[in-house]
Amino acid sequence: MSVQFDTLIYNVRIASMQPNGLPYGELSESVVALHQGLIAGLYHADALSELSANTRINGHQQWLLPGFIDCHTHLVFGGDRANEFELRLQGVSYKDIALQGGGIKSTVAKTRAASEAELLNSALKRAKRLTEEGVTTVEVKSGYGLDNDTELRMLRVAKSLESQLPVRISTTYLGAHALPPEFADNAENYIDFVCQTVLPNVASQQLANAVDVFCESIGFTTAQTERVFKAAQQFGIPVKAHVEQLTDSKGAVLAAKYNALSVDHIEYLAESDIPHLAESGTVAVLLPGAFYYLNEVQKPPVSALRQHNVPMAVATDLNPGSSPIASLLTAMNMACVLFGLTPEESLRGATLNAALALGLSDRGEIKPGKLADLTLWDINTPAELVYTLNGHRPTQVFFGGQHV
Ligand code: DI6
Ligand code: FE
Repeated sequence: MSVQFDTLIYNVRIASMQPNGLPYGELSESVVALHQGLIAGLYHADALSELSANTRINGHQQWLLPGFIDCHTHLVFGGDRANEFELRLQGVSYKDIALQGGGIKSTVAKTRAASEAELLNSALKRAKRLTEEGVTTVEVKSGYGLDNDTELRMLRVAKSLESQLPVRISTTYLGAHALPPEFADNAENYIDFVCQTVLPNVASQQLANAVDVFCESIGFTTAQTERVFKAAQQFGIPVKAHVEQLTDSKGAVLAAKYNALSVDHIEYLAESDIPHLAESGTVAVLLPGAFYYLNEVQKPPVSALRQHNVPMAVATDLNPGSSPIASLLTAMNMACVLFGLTPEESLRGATLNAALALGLSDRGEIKPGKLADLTLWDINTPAELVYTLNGHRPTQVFFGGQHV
């Protein structure tokens, strides 16, 4: 074995997140070889003297984890909604604020008014907070433009974060997020516009890796959701959906029928619908930040999801209304405290299962052949990252094999 690796990270404890039956997928190997942006090999300490590399990094017995993946965010938007936070504290509900023209609609007005540079500038600050915690992949949704130009602008801004930060962006077109004022009381025509005008542009400019719908009593019906899914299918773009956040609208069953990558929120998901998700390999994305901010009481059916082996992911849902949380570690802690996940499930939910929720098989675990997006942590056990809210930061981050 006379390969000259780019980098060797040695003397580390590896939480690979591989489903190898051990907590955190811990490995007995303690050396990771990186080459040309990928994980090239895993070795035991006694092999170290035979390995050659341009750079050798002593991990000093710290824990090495895959870079985190935030698989559900709305981090490109104009303005903020601090005023609505105050209203909600006075007892006005999220739903009533939305029905009175606030909520998503107020962010739409601010986002439409913002230039591409302004949107990038504010999104960059939020994305930076995520990356500081060891997040190396972020999913970003459109959905605060709702017209053709602003939706495309949001998706371009999201993608351009990649040139500013060590992060990989997965974009999602969420045209069916809310009804814009120009289509007031005409949801069917708006869905026509989404499917026939915007989506073809999104597809031809390759601006989205997935298509999402807010399927909800205050969003779009299952019939409207299905129209969007069918259109996405015609363009060969995978789908996902916000479902069962406030009511059981049977969005999850529909999403499963279209082999959705994920169903997100799912507090009101009926246990009897879970086998459909297991069948379609759809990931259940838990968003405890929105549950927390909206003071919800109905919890997602975590033990039933576990029983049916539906993979669970955890994400921030970072948005100006229901989840202004630019911290994946905080969302992971909330998933344990509020929803009863184990720290290991929470960590899997922000690595391997988050990758699944994005349809990405090249990351999320420490394994030869995967992207060399890795984080090193000065902790005693991986659980510590989730159990304490101590503002943990990785001591080192490797992005595509490069130390950043
Ligand atoms: N569900 C959410 O949690 C976000 N969008 C959605 O459909 C909230 C968006 C917002 O309040 O601005
Ligand atoms: Fe969301």
